[in-house]
Amino acid sequence: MSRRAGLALLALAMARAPLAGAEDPLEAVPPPSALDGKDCAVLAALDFTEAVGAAVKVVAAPVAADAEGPARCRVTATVAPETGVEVWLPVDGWNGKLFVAGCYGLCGSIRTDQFADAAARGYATATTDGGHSDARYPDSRWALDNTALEDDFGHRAVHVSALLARALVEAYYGDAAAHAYFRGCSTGGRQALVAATRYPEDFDGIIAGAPFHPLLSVPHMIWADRANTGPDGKPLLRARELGLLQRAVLAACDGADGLADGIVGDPEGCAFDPAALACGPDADAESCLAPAQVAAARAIYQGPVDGAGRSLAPGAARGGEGTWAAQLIGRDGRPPFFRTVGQNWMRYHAFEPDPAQPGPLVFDFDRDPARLAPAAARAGFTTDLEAFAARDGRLIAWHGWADESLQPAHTLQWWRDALAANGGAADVARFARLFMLPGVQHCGGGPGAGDVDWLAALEGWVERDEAPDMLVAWRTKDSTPATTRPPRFPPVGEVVLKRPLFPYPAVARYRGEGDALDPASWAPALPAAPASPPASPAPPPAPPRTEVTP
Ligand SMILES: [Ca+2]
Repeated sequence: MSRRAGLALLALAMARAPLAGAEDPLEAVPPPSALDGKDCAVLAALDFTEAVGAAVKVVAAPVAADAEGPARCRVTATVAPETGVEVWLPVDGWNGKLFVAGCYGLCGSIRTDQFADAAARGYATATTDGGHSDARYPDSRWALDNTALEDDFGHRAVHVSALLARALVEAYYGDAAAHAYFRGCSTGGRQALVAATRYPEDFDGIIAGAPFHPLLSVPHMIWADRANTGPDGKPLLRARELGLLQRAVLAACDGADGLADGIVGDPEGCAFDPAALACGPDADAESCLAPAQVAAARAIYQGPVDGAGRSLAPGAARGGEGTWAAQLIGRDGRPPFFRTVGQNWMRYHAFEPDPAQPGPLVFDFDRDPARLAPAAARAGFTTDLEAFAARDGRLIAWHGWADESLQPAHTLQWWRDALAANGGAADVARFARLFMLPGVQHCGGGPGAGDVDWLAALEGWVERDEAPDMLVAWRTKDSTPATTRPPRFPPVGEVVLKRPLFPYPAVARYRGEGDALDPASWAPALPAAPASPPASPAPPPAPPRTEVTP
């Protein structure tokens, strides 16, 4: 903090000093909670350049309690060149901590709806627009030949917003945040891993949901789109075939977790081959796959390979095929999502310099993967968690097994690499854990239970050393993906599913009796046959705290 800001704070602190006696002439000075407007306005006069390491423009104004949140000092700020930040400082009932929310997709807007559950718990809350204010999606024209904005989107926006939010908290309350937490999903999940590996001092605890992987996610999208495009340019696997695949996968693998409930508990142990649906002489044409359709499905499960057959990224998990339509076929007359997102990424993000020609781009799986590294480094994270562990940070990563947009296997690949790079599973389990959510789509939704109180789990781990050996996931009638609205806790609406989660690689197995909605009816088990074994064996998970002896 600058000297000027420090002096302003000193003046503020003196005005707030406790009053000794009834005769004190300052008795009329109201307590801090009643000063809201004045307290808040002071923030705009402070200089945060030193705290953030860049020029900062701050606007601060009190906002009365409303449907969005509590009475607050609302700060909107711009960190040069143009990173937007919004911070809410609750007037009353601050819990002494800071919560920062990540953004989604290509960012470009401030999503204060992501504050809801944290603000209700008394957190000071903050988020960023990811470094630019163009929210057209998926269209990154803001990034054309603009590596400064790509750096902001890639890694800097979350860092500077964390620094600014910490400084604002200190200025407003006169105390530093006792703990700072980050939660993000999708691009926010990527930002979470960027924070853990590149800015390990920024947060005490980090929740990384369904992260985007700069070197893996888009190559898979392009590969899957190409695999599913026939010679006539039309999709090979349509809604009918995706439904066939989904039903066949469930028939083959749903029951392996002990309960046939429409959810594959252990997709890595599911070896379903689409050839099982191949049309034969006796097959009903409505319920079988033509050879080109079998090949397309196999390619999507396999993931991209180069011309020599070397894997470039693992492919799609089995069990969520029925939700792939928007990604592979397109909806409402729009082209497949994988194609539009893949084209945009290649046009504006994947290469340096950006390709000169606009319009459709052709990705070469032999030549182009090696060209991705420089640009991916801007948006990328590493597997180095040493500094984060050394500062006693805690990381909870998660991914839905039925994620239709970003592949769970990519997060598993990162996780295995991170275990190998950080001393193995037993060492890493002391500060980082991964949870895989059966039947859960991208950042939530789907047939599985995707509402998890990640923030409460992180608080327990950071503040009370309660490592998350088991978590409970809900699905309610009103559950929506976190991209739409973060869940509220306790869950709002009728709970239709409730399942325990155990740290990967353990899976939840139904005990065979008891209420399937009761987590105690499920036990942790090691997966039967992982498709590719972890780099080092993980310790067996602790039994669930709610375990009952039959
Ligand atoms: Ca099942």
